[in-house]
Amino acid sequence: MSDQLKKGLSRRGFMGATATGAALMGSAGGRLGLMGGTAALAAASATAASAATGHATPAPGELDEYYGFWSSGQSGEMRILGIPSMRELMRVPVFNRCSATGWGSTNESLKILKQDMMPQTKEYLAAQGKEVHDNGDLHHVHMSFTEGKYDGRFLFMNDKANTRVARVRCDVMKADKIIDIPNAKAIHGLRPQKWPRTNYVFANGEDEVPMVNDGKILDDPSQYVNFYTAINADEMTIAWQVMVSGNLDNTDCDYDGKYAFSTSYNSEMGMNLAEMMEAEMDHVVVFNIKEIEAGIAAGDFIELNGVKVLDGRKGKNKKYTRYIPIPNSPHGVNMAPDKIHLCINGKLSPTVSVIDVRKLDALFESDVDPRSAVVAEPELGLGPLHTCFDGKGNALTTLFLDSQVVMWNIEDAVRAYNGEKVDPIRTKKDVHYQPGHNSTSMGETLDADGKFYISMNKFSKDRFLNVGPLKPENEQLFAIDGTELTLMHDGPTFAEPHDSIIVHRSVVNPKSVWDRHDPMWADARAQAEADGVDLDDYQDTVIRDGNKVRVYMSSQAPEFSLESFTVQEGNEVTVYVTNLDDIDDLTHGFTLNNHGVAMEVAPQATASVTFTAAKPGVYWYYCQWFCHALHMEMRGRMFVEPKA
Ligand code: CUK
Ligand code: CUA
Repeated sequence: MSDQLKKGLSRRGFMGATATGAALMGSAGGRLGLMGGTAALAAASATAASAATGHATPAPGELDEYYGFWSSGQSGEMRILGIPSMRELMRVPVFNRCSATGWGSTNESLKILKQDMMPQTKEYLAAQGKEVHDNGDLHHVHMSFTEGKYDGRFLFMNDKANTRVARVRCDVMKADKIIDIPNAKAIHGLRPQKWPRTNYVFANGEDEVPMVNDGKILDDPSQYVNFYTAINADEMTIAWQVMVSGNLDNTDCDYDGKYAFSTSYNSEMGMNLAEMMEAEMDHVVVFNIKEIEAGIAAGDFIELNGVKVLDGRKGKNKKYTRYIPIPNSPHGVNMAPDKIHLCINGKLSPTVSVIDVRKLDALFESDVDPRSAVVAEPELGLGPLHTCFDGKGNALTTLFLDSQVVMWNIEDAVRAYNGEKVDPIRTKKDVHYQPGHNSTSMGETLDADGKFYISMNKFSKDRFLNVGPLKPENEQLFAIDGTELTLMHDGPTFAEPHDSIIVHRSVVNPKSVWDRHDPMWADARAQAEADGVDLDDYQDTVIRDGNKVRVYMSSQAPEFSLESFTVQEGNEVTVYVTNLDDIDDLTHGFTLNNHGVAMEVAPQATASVTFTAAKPGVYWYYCQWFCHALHMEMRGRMFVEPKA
């Protein structure tokens, strides 16, 4: 099958394969069209069906058992869902800008967006007349671990578009760190270390460039390299990087704290489609964490843009990396909660390659064939992209081209690889359509409980009312009962979640009200103190400091402490709003007409924004979060006096 797929994978051949896929999709669509009535009936009885499996959808007002943390792809935010209801609970802006919360315009968020920016990034942005990026492409969200289990401290996520990694605090569900990754380009795969705890976050650079990318080398791919990055998760600084051969796609790590892994779909270092798919075998790179740390300690690195970089290219230093050949263009890599099996999804090969991580020591100790670590390679169907686990020995793999999920048994796959006559496949189920990522409840941890399965489908096609040429994605939630998958939810989602994790609610305990002394607005507190203003109390103070004006006000439903303030044309104005209300859900906002100023001020929070009062006149500000019966009345005026 892999030969067949590979054959004639010229550009035309590949387009042909895609067209076949589309035709298959078409017929599946038609079949479903005919089955519309049946599907509706099935949906109507879904509650009964799921009740039979013990997984009823929560009734209105009932709380979900799990949090879902969702990436949002090119929307740049992180989303929080309730599982199994699939209710969207919150959108947390990270790499995007947000009109509701002021992310990207408040001083507090700008500080986070700017403070760990590389000098080069500042230059790129300045050349575009900007100070911060407006966009991001967030593919992977993962929680911090302690001893192989989620610990509820942080969520980490990547920005492929602008080569960044962010951290979200789980106590308030806001980003507190966003860092640039030097040297690497297009951070894609991302995973926190599982054992003994998340000391590192591993991040993959997808696009290869010259090692020193200053324009002296351009179209000479033989001099391109790629970088694997380990981030110090507590400090959000770069611990080290490893230079690798081939590009990097997805990453994961073991439950022993010894090895991390990256797939490469372009081991060829091809610069176009035909070249990238040329080789029969690509590879997964195995990183030996202890040896890399020892290499750093021994000074075996070069320093590049302030980062310690080791050479782990193929054939360079076998202490640090090993390259295990994997059939054509592997994509997802997923470590099973049995602590033993690593599953690498073939994408252009219909196989998942299973590596026994206990066999990896031997690879680094002697010159054994790297393929000796492969203990199974079941043929599962067309286009395997990602695998997740039920914690009971089964794996669930998305089949992009087949529009299916396949559930298979890992031990049986190992036995079949050893020549026994056993079929590892337990069941296949149609999904709608073209699934990319998938996830199971607690499935990437030692607490994998095998209750729920999410299929994140890239195409919705004919499934919903037509909303124009751009269609939503479709997400489907299944209850798992043994090898039965029962559909519980089927619904659209906007651009374009790639990945998700399902976390039991006992692990996540966010606050309802901010701590008044939260570090998020430490700068505002320091400035207020210097200005003799007490942010813990009622404020209505205007400080004039040359051309700068600082306006301190508090909010208490349904009033701002200042019903007006006066500045002069051309003043640089900073407005600080402290919300003195300390009741759950009593969020105020501050929006100033025609100045592009809008922000959220949650209970007990302080938020600030700086703008220029460029034109004389009367400008109303108002509270933008509905807070009270007199919310509309919660407003005031800024007077801008003409220059004398
Ligand atoms: S990647 Cu999107 S389907 Cu960015 Cu995790 Cu595989
Ligand atoms: Cu305060 Cu609306």
